[in-house]
Amino acid sequence: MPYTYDDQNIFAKILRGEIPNDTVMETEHSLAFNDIQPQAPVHVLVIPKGAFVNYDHFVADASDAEIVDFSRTVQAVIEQLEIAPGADGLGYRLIANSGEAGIQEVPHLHFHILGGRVLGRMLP
Ligand code: DGP
Repeated sequence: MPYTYDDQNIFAKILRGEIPNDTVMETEHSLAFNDIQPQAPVHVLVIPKGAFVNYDHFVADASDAEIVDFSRTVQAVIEQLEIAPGADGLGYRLIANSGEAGIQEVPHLHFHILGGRVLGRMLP
């Protein structure tokens, strides 16, 4: 299905350098930065640099290199911030709000990485 990307969205402006951000990690195809309204001690957003509205759009149209880079960047942020479940970290939550039902506010694909405390239960 065709996807319409609004290049005036706030993350597109961040990627163009028009709005500052608190960068956690940058790779060839991805950018990770702290959320402006953190909901947990760790609240990082990871976005692909390409113009993708949501995960469906990304997997449908991104190159394998972009998909691999994005996946590995998410993992690298989790490792860098020491929130992976195990000996050192408590664990984390990954969220990608998508579309109207998902209450997606910014129409550029982003994964929320939340951690640093025990998070509330989301599903019954
Ligand atoms: P979502 O509802 O999944 O689309 O979440 C959008 C997130 O983006 C929300 O947690 C707040 C964050 N956000 C919005 N504007 C900015 C901004 O200008 N800078 C940063 N760092 N985060 C932003």
